[in-house]
Amino acid sequence: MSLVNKNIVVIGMGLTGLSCVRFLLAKGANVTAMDSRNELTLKLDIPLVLGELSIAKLIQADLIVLSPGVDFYTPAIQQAINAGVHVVGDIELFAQFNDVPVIAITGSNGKSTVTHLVVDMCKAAGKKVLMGGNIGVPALDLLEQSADVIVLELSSFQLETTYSLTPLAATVLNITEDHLDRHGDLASYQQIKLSIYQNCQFMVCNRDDILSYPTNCEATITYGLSQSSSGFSWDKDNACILLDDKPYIDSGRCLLVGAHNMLNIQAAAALAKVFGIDDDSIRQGAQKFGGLPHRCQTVSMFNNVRWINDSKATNVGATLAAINGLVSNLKGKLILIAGGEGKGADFTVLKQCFTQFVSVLITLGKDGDKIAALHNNNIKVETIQEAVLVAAKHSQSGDIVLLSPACASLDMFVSYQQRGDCFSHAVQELAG
Ligand code: UMA
Ligand code: ADP
Repeated sequence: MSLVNKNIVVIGMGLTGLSCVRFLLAKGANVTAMDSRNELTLKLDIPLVLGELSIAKLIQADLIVLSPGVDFYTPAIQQAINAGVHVVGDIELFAQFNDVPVIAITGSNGKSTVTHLVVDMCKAAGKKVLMGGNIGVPALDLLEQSADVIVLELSSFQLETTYSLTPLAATVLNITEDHLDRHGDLASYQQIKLSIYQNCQFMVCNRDDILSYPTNCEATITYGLSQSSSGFSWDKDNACILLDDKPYIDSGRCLLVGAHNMLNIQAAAALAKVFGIDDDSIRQGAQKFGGLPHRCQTVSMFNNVRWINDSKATNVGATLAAINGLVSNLKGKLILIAGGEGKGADFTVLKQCFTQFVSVLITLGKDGDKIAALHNNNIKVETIQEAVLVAAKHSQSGDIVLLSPACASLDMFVSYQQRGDCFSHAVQELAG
């Protein structure tokens, strides 16, 4: 694909858009930038349209490159598509110019964890490995570097505008409701996620999650918590991850804990294995990885209460996984802090789990009231600091206080990291 002298509009001047501009200019394209903000602090040496999208310019373009945060169904973009203009995302551009083997990872939850695990397994085997995509490093920036393998975390927003990625190995970790405000319904979201298996050589599939399982093709290797004579599984009683029903990784020696992380390790091991990583390196990577911040991270043991920051739980599936993973070791009560921007999710799937395991439910944020309605013992608060004070008042030795919001943070914070940090600081301040 030659981009020389092509008139290309890039929409969204965030991390992705800026990487696209750099890439396209280097390829000799004529680039116009658009952003719905009215002001940009950064200086660009290309034509820039701010505020409302210019339909006239979109219709005249040879190609439109969309940032993942820009809705594909924005009327002006649909008008350009109807006028015959091709619309792609940065991963599609990456796919057209990349010749390094790709391991691609998507799913509603666990993507970043599995991406890091695969990277560590490849590194343990001495491979030169690059990591990017939704994890925060735009994929196009990786094309400038040499590598044996590229591990990509891909969101539904990125997959929606990707057509010709040919991963060596790919997985959809799981599917639970997320981003329905963008994708409309679960079926559309599911179809976008499953598109990662198109043109993929080795399909690594979760046999226990029917929504994430491909319907029209055979899995190369499966993983799951269910017993299976082939593929990866987990023998919980003997703390062992099995391959083809034989001991493979001593999960008792892994730093990650919880059933959902045993699935994450299996998925990563399967992806690394089909890429050709040796078993010892896979074990090493699995056992040394201590987890990422803001994912079920204990931030304090103040008052002999375990305070856990799971701010990255931005959908119901992640919160369910956190609670189910924690209750097996719970000696006292579970106090949950939840709420935020629900992204159109149906929260009622949380009700049974809340009734069974949560003693006090503290809610906040835009959709806090919807979550509060699921539990009789609910307390509504305005801020994270207030939530921490209320949690401290209701907790005693042996309890767990869990921040696992089941919602995005953007109604109150700039990011899930800021929400998690705010929680940790409030707990530390209380602890003196
Ligand atoms: N913008 C518009 N019009 C719009 C929406 C946004 O012009 O309708 C502009 C904004 O004014 C801003 C820019 O677009 O200038 C932001 O672009 P973006 O929202 O696509 O964000 P990027 O900075 O490019 O970051 C994106 C991903 N963000 C989203 O998908 C929302 C990052 O994932 C990713 O790390 C990065 O590309 C590199 O690949 C973040 C994320 O929240 C972590 N992802 C979602 C998630 O994990 O749930 C999918
Ligand atoms: P993602 O990149 O998909 O958002 P992360 O690894 O960052 O995934 O984890 C996000 C949230 O999901 C955290 O709250 C984490 O505890 C939870 N989580 C991680 N792995 C899984 C899994 N396999 N199933 C369900 N929840 C998970």
